[in-house]
Amino acid sequence: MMEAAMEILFTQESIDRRVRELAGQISRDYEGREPLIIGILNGAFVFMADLIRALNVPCRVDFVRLASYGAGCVSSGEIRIGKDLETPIAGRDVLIVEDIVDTGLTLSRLVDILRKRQPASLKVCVFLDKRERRRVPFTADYVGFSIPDRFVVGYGLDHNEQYRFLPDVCVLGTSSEKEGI
Ligand code: PRP
Ligand code: 7HP
Repeated sequence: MMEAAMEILFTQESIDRRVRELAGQISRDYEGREPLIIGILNGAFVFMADLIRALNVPCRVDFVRLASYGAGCVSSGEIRIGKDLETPIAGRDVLIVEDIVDTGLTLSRLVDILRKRQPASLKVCVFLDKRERRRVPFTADYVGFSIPDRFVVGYGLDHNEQYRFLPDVCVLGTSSEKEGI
């Protein structure tokens, strides 16, 4: 029987420190403005909740949920909007907040879709960046931490909808992997 083994990658203290740094940088960049912060459900909700409460500028919030085209377990890599925004974004300063950028497919597609709605500005803030895994070029404007190609959970990130509630970010492995079996 293989059990999940967890190794802490970022503690809640280091996450808190980094989120406050990011919020400081974003507050300076958006001084005198009121950005619309768009969270991508589900994973971004924990990071976004902490980030907006550390900002020194007013903001509004909205959420999108994305879905992949393709039947069964094989994704075509084509991404569409499942739940759309409730706020018109034309002429607004928009900041997309996401938990992780991996292949880059999700964010590059969402940015393409939202640009067509003609926001005044459009930037992206990701909590984690797994650069080695890119399949399409994508660079976020704000990055919490760059991480190696390991599967991580906690702080909103899941594996089969589990572990989102963990306050630390942990690398998920199996006990057999850890023991070298
Ligand atoms: C995860 C994550 C990003 C996406 C990143 O979402 O939250 O949205 O994968 O991957 P990419 O860069 O390879 O596109 P997931 O579909 O697991 O949904 P979730 O947010 O509900 O966990
Ligand atoms: C998506 C995702 N979700 C949770 N943990 C990771 O390491 C992930 N990469 N891409």
